[in-house]
This record gives sequence, C-alpha cells and structure tokens, in this order.
Amino acid sequence: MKYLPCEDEEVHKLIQEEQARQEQTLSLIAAENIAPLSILEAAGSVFINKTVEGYSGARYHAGSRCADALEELTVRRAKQVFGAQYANVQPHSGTSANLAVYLAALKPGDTVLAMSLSEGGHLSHGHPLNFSGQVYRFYHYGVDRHTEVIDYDQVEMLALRHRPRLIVAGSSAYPRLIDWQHLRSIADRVSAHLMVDMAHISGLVAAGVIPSPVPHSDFVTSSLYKTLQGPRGGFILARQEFGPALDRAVFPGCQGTPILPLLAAKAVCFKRATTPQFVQMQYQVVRNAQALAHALGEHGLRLVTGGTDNHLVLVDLRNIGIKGNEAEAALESVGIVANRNLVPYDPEKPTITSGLRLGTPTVTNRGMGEGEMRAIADLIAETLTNMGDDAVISSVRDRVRALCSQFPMPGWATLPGAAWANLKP
Ligand code: DSN
Repeated sequence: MKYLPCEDEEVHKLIQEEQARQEQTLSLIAAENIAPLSILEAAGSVFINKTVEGYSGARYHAGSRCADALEELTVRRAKQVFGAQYANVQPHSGTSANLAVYLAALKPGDTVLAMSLSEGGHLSHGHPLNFSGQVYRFYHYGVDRHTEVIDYDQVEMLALRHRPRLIVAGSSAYPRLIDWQHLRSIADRVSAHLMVDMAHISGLVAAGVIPSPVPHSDFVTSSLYKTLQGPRGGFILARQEFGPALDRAVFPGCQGTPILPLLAAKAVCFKRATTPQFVQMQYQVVRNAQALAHALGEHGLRLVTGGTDNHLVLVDLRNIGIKGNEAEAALESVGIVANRNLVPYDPEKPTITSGLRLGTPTVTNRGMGEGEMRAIADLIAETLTNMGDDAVISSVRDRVRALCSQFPMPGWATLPGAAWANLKP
C-alpha cells in the first residue's frame, strides 16, 4: 500500500495486522473464503466515486454510461453461470437480497415457512429478533431428531396446516444436500412460492458439484463471499415473470444507489466461476470437507448427520464434554479459527452451543488437500482433548504455524509492502 500509510497510519496498521492474522492462522469458518486479488482490485476501483439509482437505461443521474455497461455485464454473467432467466445484482448483502424477495412476494403479516435457525437456517429466515420475524408470520421446520436430515414430512404437514404464501429453504449450518424437487412439490401442493437462499453453497452450485435449486425455485438469493469466492454483496435470481416486482423491491423498495465497485467485483467473480480451475477447486472443497469429517470421526468426534455432502462439517461436542464456545476459544489459541454453532435440539443457548462448525473453502483455496485435512483433524482433536495442557497447546500452535507457512495465501507474496508477514497474528 502506498497512500494509506501516509494518510492514516491507524487504519493501515489494522489492515496489516489483519493480513498477518489471516496468513498465520487456519480459517475453518464455513462462511469465509479468500477473494482473489483481481476481485480486491475491482472492489477498490474508481467506480466507488459514481452514484447511480435505478437500472441501466433508466437512471436518475447523468454520467452512467460505464455503470450501465457494468451492470448489464454483471447481470448477463450471473444469469449465465446459474442458468437463470432473471438476475438482480444490486443487493448489498445476502440478507438484503432476502429482504427484497420478501418485499416483492409478500405483504406484511403474510405466512412463511422456513428452516429454523437452531437447526441450520438463517437469521433472515424469520428469527424473532430479525426484521423478517417481526414483519411476517414465520413458522419453522427442522430436522429429524434421529437422522438429523430435513424432515420433509414435517415440512409438508406444516405447509398444509399453515398454508404459507412462501416456503424458504437454504441453510447456514446444514451439511447435507437439500431435496429441491421435494420442496417444490410441497410448495405446489399449497400454491406457495419457493425461495432458496443458497448463500453457503452457491460456489458448489455454480460449478455443478451439487444440484442447483434454480430450476425448481421461484426465487434464489445468495451472497458471494462464501464458496463463490467473490466480494461482499448479494444477488437474486428468479423466473422472468418476477423481474419487474423484484426490480422495484430492490430499488426503490429497500435500497438507494448500488455499490458499483462491488458490482465490478461481482462481475469478475461470475466470470471466474465458469473457469475449469474454479470448478476443480469446488470439487476439492467437498473432498476436503469429507476427508476432514472422516478423520474427525476417527478421533471419536460425533458429526451431525454422520458426515457431509458439501463444504461444512458440524461437530456435536457433547460426547467429549466441551461446549462450543470453549472449543472455539481453545482452537483460536492455537491458530485454528472456527465458530461455535448450535446442533439440532441443542440444550445450550446460541452464545454457548454444543457444536462447532468447520468449513473447507479457505484452506482449499490455500492449496491444501485431503492429507492436510487429516493433519488438521489431528490438530483439532489434540487441542480439544488437551485443553489446559500448555506443552501440548504450544506444540499444536507451532504445527499450525508451520502448515500456514507451507500454504501461503494465494498471490499475497506479490502484494507491495508485504510487511505483515512478520507481524504477530
Ligand atoms: N450467515 C453467516 C454464517 O453463516 O456464518 C455469515 O455469513
């Protein structure tokens, strides 16, 4: 960095420290990834200076020629990647995309059926503290207590009982495939629309590694920074007939000007998602999650649903007598960054939890494969079974640091002023 250190040393220092933290720790947060440098450049471009409102060809500010071309390109690429009839790339986040779909498809007080947060759903799927739970009447389905997979009979029973206008699917902590076709047939039975929030899995869907919800859904929403490996921000896909209502719902319904540099970065992200390298990486993300799950299981850790079909693993820690928050803190102390998570039918509250969610996008992007996943599982098990033993913890910390040095952040060595490399995380 050239200008920031002169202008604002405090912010520059924090950025350097964050770079050091990312480089010198292993992120297993399932909702994180590493944005390529091309995406950082696009997100930091001069499009930040341009204000537009509305859509290409119908703007409220002059000087929009490049912005119009950019938005058209981004929309075209989004539709192409996912085979969608309609795309809106303006939402500032995945939650903003959900808000816009609710605004387009529902009236305040309408009934919606979604997966509960405590069994793998998302805050914006009707949590009482979220706008969604306050404006609409949400009912929630969950997973079967024994198999821990979505209980489709319960979804159908609740749909028949409550006659929702919208059924919401998609999750933030569910390690298995979701049967989109089954949900579509339930939605059809009660004349509900189907919305899928694919934020966690959109990279896997783009690459064709897992089945796409797009052909079965009326609306699909997503963020871009998780498996899709893009910038912050969200997007909506839909059938063409919903386009005008969705356009109005995003602007002027719930947003003003879109963040144009992020639109530029979204365009780059969608282009990258069609490359063979991206597809290969997504297959490896799943292979790595399965290798990690298998190795954790061999250490006696209980996996929710017994394994994974996607990029994440949910560990139920109750059989080793540790709470999720304790595991999270112990792992962070050795340089393994993950998050506590509720497990199905969890007796603990969300700030404590009985579980740990682990994801493989970031470590895969660093070039790690199944062998490294087995090594990471060893390091996790050693940490969790030796909490309080300083000698073991210190040895694990050294081995995590060595693994990080062996697999540096992709492309970061080429960044100017790589001074963060010597900072303490
Ligand atoms: N939805 C949150 C998560 O899954 O961690 C943030 O992306």
